[in-house]
Order: sequence, then structure tokens, then C-alpha cells
Amino acid sequence: MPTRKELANAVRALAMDAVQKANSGHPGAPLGMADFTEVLYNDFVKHNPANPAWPDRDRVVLSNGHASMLLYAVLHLTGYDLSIEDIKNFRQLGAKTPGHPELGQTPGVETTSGPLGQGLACAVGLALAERTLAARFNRPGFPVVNHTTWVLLGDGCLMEGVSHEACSLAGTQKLGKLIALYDDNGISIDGCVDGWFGDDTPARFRAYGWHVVAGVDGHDPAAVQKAVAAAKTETGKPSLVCLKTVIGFGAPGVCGTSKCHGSPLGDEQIACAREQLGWPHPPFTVPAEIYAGWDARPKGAAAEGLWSEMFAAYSATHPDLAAEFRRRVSGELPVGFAAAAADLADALAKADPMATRKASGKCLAALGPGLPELVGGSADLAGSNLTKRPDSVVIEAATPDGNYLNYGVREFAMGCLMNGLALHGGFIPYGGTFLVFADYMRSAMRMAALMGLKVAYVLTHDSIGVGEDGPTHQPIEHTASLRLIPNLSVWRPADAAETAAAWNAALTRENGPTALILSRQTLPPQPRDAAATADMARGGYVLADCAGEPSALLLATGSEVALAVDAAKLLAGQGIPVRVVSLPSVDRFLAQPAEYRDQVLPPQVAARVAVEAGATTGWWQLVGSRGTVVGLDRFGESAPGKVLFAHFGFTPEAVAQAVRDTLAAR
Ligand SMILES: Cc1ncc(C[n+]2csc(CCOP(=O)(O)OP(=O)(O)O)c2C)c(N)n1
Ligand SMILES: [Mg+2]
Repeated sequence: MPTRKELANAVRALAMDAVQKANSGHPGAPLGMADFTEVLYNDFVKHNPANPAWPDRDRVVLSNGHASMLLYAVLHLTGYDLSIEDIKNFRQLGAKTPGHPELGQTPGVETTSGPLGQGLACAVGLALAERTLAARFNRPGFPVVNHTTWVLLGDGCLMEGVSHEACSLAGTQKLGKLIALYDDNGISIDGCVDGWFGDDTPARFRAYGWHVVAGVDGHDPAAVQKAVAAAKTETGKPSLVCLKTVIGFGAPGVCGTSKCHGSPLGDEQIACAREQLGWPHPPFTVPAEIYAGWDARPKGAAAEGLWSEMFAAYSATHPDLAAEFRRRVSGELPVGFAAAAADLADALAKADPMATRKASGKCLAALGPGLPELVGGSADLAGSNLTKRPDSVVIEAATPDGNYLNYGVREFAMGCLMNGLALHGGFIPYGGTFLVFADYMRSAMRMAALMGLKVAYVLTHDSIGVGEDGPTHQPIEHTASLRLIPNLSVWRPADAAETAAAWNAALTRENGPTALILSRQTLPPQPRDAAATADMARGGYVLADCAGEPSALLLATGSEVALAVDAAKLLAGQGIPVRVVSLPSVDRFLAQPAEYRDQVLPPQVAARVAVEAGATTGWWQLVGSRGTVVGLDRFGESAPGKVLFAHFGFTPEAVAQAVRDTLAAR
């Protein structure tokens, strides 16, 4: 039987050799974390390498994603479908071992990580998902959802502000099955952290309501074993285990310094490390008995087998629950969803004038009861974002079986937690804040887009229409800048009917997140014929056409669509035929076949004016160099919304003038 040191040294060797071969990567953290990670995997993690999709597996998040080689080495050694060739291909194009862990690239990787702090916050979401799903589906004798969320993190994750937001919430929520292992090596890139990170971390986490096991020697397997066991025993609070380690452990010339953080050790140092660690084997060679010591497949198959037996008995005793569990975990929408969405679309097609945030609230109220996976929330703006539904039940420690989270004033954590909820499976999260504060959670939105997660953002108060709160609260560049994030679908509906189309798009989209950009102020409903109604889902369509070929095209979104329609009427009265195109989702429209796009925006009509109360960037793509954008490339003012629209030139007269000027300039 190999010793624990030998098992850990296999991780160290693979990490330093793979980084060396790639001539790029981070050897320090894997070398320092190898001992406690070995204990974690071999004594605690419940997983089956043969089935990384087993719903009741423990979730392990590597929040310090730069330590990716640690995770890849462990996944390889425990028996995931990750070969030694994959390890040799570390950081190469198309490899299963990318620079930082990426969802969908490597079996066993639960989330993309690397932006420090976000993995930790995402793990809070995963743990919340586990508890919420357990509360809904477990029955006496049938703990079908019963797993631990582990998160490995470093100094950087704890310095990031999002760690405060997420861990404060995790403490309040008493997430007893969340266990964080802190690689307390006192080093970050710029050197010894004493000069910039002097927190009393154990005291900080105790203040959040966490259970803390402090001062553990991260290189002493027995001490680690004991500390992690204590963390597992505490089920009323999340646990933080602080593990004192030496970065680059085993590499004599650089260990304990930031030199080994992010560059290859070099052949000479690696040879010294092999000597010091007592690892005589050549690169990428692991003796059979060490593989055997790591192999988690037999134990994993047995664990999943037991669970499957339990699930079979659960299915016999609670057939409806079991079927619903399977549906939830597979991410399939309920059978009734399409009909409910169609009824909603009909109802909102006939709606009175209303703010699109209000229409969004109506969508949620209508769809929520038939969609138990829809877990809502807001960053302390529920009454403004209208995210709460009549069927919302707040999730708290004492009432875990709910569908609504009060995230508090924590936009970034909200974004990260929603990623965790979506990643876990069984949930479609949506969360609200003011559009202007979407910047606070932007990095989490980017990660959702990168991972292709089904998450919806309810971003209300979407322009200078906010009014009196002034420029701090008036979004300008936000809509345009969200459109820049690849794979984030952005919708800015013009009325209740388009809002229903936007929600339908968000909930039926299978490969990425959706931002719903909604007005604070009331907007009039637009009349639509059957074709326009059907084409709303395409993201752009002819809303109000003129007779014959248009002289000019008016493109608009959201609250500016009604304005464009009024401008077109003025122009019609002056003998200028103009077509109004509503573009609730530019990305969706651009994804349509060219034939459709040309039908909506005939290429021969070059006189084009776009109207959006926000940054003009982006619109030039659709209006061309001969076009005009009526937008706003400066900050707003504190005044009533209507006054501001007039002040900044968002009036039918001004838009009509812009069209005439555009025609005249040709
Ligand atoms: C949000 C974010 N900012 C900066 C970085 C760049 N970065 C990667 S690792 C690191 C230092 C992290 O220190 P620590 O977590 O202690 O890692 P160690 O050096 O101990 O491996 C930094 C600044 C990042 N990945 N994410
Ligand atoms: Mg560190």
C-alpha cells in the first residue's frame, strides 16, 4: 500500500511536469494543496468517476482555478475519463485540460473557475440548491438528495469582495453541508500577503456564523482528516477549514515564495523536487500501486449503486415525486409549459398600458406556479423589480422548501449563486436588480454566458426614464455593454406582449443566459397583426409598416418603440413613408437567416435611424455609416423622466427631424 505522502506526490509530479511541458501554468498551489486534497478525495468525497452526472454526487469546486493541474491530476488518478495524454496536453488547443477549469471540457469539472472568489460564491449556490432540492424531494427513509459541496480556495478568493457577500449569506442561510478548504499559504502573486491581507480570517468567518477549524497543518494527513471530519459533523453551519501550507511544497529553491505561483519550476528545480519528495519516476509515469491507491471507481460504483437502489424503491413508493425529480434534474420543461406560455402571450397581447417590469411580474405570476424549478430573487429590490410572485415562498434555514431568495444588497453574489443553482441542476434561477447595478454582477453574468447556463436577469429601471434618482441610477452604456458579452441574450421589450415573448425566450433557451431589460415607466401596448405577433420571437420584426417601399427605416427598442411609431405617423403626414422595426433582442435578430433580416431591413433602404435611450455604440452595425442613432452618450440628469426624454431629444418631433436630416444628407 502506498503511503499518503506517495499518493500526494503523484499529484505533485503530474502538476509540475504538466506545467513544465506546457511551459505555462501554476505549479505552486497544486504542490502546496496536494496533501490535504489527497485526504479530501480518498476519505471524504462521494463521487463515481464512471458517472460524473450522478445527481447525488458531492460537488467539488476549485475556486482558485489557477490550481487547475491539481484538479486534473486528481480526476486522472481517481479514474475519470481523463488520460495521461490529456494531462500531457495541458493548456493546448482543444485539450480536455484547459488553462483554468472549464465546464464541459473535462469530466468531473463542476464549474468554470479562475476569476477568484467566484468559485466560492458559486459553491454557496450549489449548496443552496442541494438543500432546497432535498427539502422538496426527500422523504423519510429516502434521502435521495444528500450530498456535500466542497470548495477549495486560496488567499485571493478571500480577498475578493464577493467572498464577503456570498459567505455572509451562506452563514445566514446556515448551509451546513458547505465545506470550504482554505489553502492558507500566506502568498499571492505580489509576494507575502502580510502587507495587504492581514484579516483574522477565522474570526471573520465566525462572525458570519460559520463553523471554523483554524490552524490546521495542511501537510499532516492525520490533522487534515480530523479537521475535515469535524467539518462534516457540523451540519448546522457552513464550515471553513484553514489549512496552513507551503506554496510549492517540495521544490526547495522556490517553495514558500511567489516565484512558484505562476511559472514552470524549470528542469533543475523539478529534479531537486523529485529528490526531496522521494519520487524517482520519470515524467507522466505513475506506478500501478499508486494508481490503485487513488482509484475511486469501485467505491464510487458501489455508492452510486446503493443510491440507485434507494431511488428505485423511492420510485415505487413515491412514483410522482420520482418522475418529477427526474424531470427537474434533466432540465426538461413541464408538459404544460408551452400551453401556459401561449395563454400568457394571448393575455398580455390585450393588456393595458403598463411598465414592462410590471408585465414581467405578470409573466412570473402566470408561469411560476407551473414551473417549480423557477427560483427567483432580488438584490433587495423585490418591490421595484417585481420579482416576487404570489406563489413565492422565501427560502430560509427554517423553511428550506421554497422558491425565492432574498439575496440582500449583494448583486455579485446573486449572480454567482444563480450560476451555482443552475449548475447543480433542478433549477432555473432568475434575479433582479436595477439595470444600472448590473455592472456589480457583470463578471458572474459573463461566467453564466461562458458556461451556457440557463439564468435570467431581471434588470429594471432601464434608462433616463428612471427620472428623479438622477445619473447615478440612470443606465446609459449598460444595455449596449451587455450586448457585448458573447452568448448573453439581451431583450429590451417595448410592451407587455414583447415582455411575454422575452420571458418565453429566456425560459426555452437551452444554451445560455438572458437579460431582460425592463422599464420603470408605463409603456403603451402596440397593435400587432398575426405575422408581427409570431415574429416577436425572432428578436426583430416589422411593427408598423408604410404603404409601398419605405423611404426610411426606424429601428427602436423598449420604451423608444412607441416614440418611433409616433414619429413615423408624423412623417407619414408629411408624405414620407417610414417603416418601424421593433428590435427587442438584437442578438436574436442577428441570429436569423439573412433572408429574414433582409425582409425586415431591406438592404436597399439605406436611410436608417435607430432610437434607444442609451449609448449609441452597436447601432451603427444596423443603421450603417449613412444612418443616424438617436441615443445618449453622456450621463443623465436628476429630473422627472418625462422632462428628461424631452430634454435629451427623445420626442416624436426630434426623431422625425432625424429621419428628414438622414434623408437630406443622402
Ligand atoms: C478576479 C481575479 N483577479 C486576479 C486574478 C489573477 N490572479 C490569479 S492567481 C492570483 C493570486 C492569488 O493568490 P492565492 O489565491 O493566494 O494563490 P496562490 O498564489 O497561493 O496559489 C491572482 C491575482 C484572477 N485570477 N482573478
Ligand atoms: Mg496564497
